[in-house]
Amino acid sequence: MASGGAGGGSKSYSFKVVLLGEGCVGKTSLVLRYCENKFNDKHITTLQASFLTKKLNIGGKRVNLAIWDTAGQERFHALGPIYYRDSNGAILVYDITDEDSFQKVKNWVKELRKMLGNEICLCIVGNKIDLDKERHVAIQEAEGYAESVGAKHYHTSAKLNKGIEELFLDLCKRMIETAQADERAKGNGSNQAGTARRGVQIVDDEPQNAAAAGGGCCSSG
Ligand SMILES: Nc1nc2c(ncn2[C@@H]2O[C@H](COP(=O)(O)OP(=O)(O)OP(=O)(O)O)[C@@H](O)[C@H]2O)c(=O)[nH]1
Ligand SMILES: [Mg+2]
Repeated sequence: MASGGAGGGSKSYSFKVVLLGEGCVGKTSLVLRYCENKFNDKHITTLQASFLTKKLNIGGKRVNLAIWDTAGQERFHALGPIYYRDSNGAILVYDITDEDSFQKVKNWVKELRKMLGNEICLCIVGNKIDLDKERHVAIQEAEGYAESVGAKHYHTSAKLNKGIEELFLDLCKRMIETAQADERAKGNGSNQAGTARRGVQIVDDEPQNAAAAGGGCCSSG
């Protein structure tokens, strides 16, 4: 396709997404399932963080996702800002069988809102719904909490590959909406470098290397 104008249809968006949450809740499993359709029954603790990419096409708009899967162990907590800084979206994961892990999500919400305000799309994810018999976090409580902090709530099973595509697709749509709103807010939109509050990278046509791009984010869900 020829390069579309700034108001044209052929754009590609680069978004950075970070996964946060207690150890063992299934962050790595969600990312591996989403990017490589793999699942491992064993828990291999993530050290510091790991990085995967995914390309999507949403209604003709190309999206390059840079996904940062962080370490849940408490000793890595202080590294959080390195990964959530400049993120367009954050996926805060808890294990539905583990109440403490839900508490930890609340702590992340507080930290992210304090550090980034509303400029990040928040997703709260109850993972391991295949273990519903052992559920220790009430659905209503979790959904109510998410709503109260302007986040969206999702249920997933990395094991059974449930809810994951929907989660990422929905998040991408929200991030696109936010980027577009930023563009409009910036006025004519003829300057692709200056589109977003915090520099969402919107590139006409040819995608560049999928380097992480910083950017502003959500005001709505
Ligand atoms: N039953 C079930 N087990 C899951 C699911 N997702 C992950 N697990 C298991 O939970 C354990 C932890 O998964 P990980 O993805 O390594 O967890 P993590 O959040 O990345 O952990 P850290 O890297 O230590 O922060 C592994 O044994 C997975 O197989 C799920 O949806 N259902
Ligand atoms: Mg991990």
